Amino acid sequence: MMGRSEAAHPAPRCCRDEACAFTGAPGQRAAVVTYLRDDTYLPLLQQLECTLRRSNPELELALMHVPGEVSDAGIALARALNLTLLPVEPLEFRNTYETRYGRNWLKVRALGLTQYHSVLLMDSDVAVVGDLAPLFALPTDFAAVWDQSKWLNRFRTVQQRINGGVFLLRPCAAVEAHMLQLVESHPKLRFVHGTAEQDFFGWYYRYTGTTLPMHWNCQATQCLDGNLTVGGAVPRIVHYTSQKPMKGPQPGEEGHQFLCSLRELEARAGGVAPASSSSSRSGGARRKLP
Ligand SMILES: [Mn+2]
Repeated sequence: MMGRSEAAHPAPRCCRDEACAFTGAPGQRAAVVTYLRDDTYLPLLQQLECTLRRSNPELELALMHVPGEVSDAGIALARALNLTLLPVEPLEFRNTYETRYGRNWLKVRALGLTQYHSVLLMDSDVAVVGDLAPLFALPTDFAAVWDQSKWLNRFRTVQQRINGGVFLLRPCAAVEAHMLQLVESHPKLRFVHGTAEQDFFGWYYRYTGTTLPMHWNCQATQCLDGNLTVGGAVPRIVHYTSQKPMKGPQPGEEGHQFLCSLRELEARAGGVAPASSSSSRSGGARRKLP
């Protein structure tokens, strides 16, 4: 996949290289940001919250959402879990490959969260297993991990694309505006027959972004060999792309040893009905979605 060339599409930047690193200086704020477009992934959001608090107890967790899309019960749960609520304007483009991808364009809104110096944008279908501080300190304005579902498939056919589940971003209003202008005016950049915003971010940062070792976004089915990655590294972030742990940890399932028990989730929700009790209708656990 080709990337954005600076000659054809010059991009604004709010920082470059070392100047992008989060140092914890006064006034610098960093957060893990996730997003929901409906209630389907609420049980997974609970897993993200529980595993993140366990591994990174000091880190802020925020939820990007479009007012009206997540139920009142879902918002109440997020509040009970002490998530920062970040209401944003909707953004979507129809996707023919997978309808749900059309709504993942909301990720572009994360560039507009300029109250933060740094955002680690994550899907809700991840568990945070290790310390995230080294990621925030990287000398880059963008970082992501190669997608493993293609190049670790059984044919080992190399398709170097990043995975959209974990993005390190430095919010920058000019970059958000630039991205919006590009996808409005260049329909091909909506990757409607591909993986939508995942391909767009890959295109945008192809020649300038940082690619990370896969233990920062370890896709459970392809990446794990027991408690380690197939490369022998300790995973920091496990991403449940093929099998969604909607019903909590299941013995023998890849990567489920990193999840919180349903008992832990119920205790954390503190009287607010845990989302897992209503999740069975979704049937999401069997669907194959990145
Ligand atoms: Mn995902």
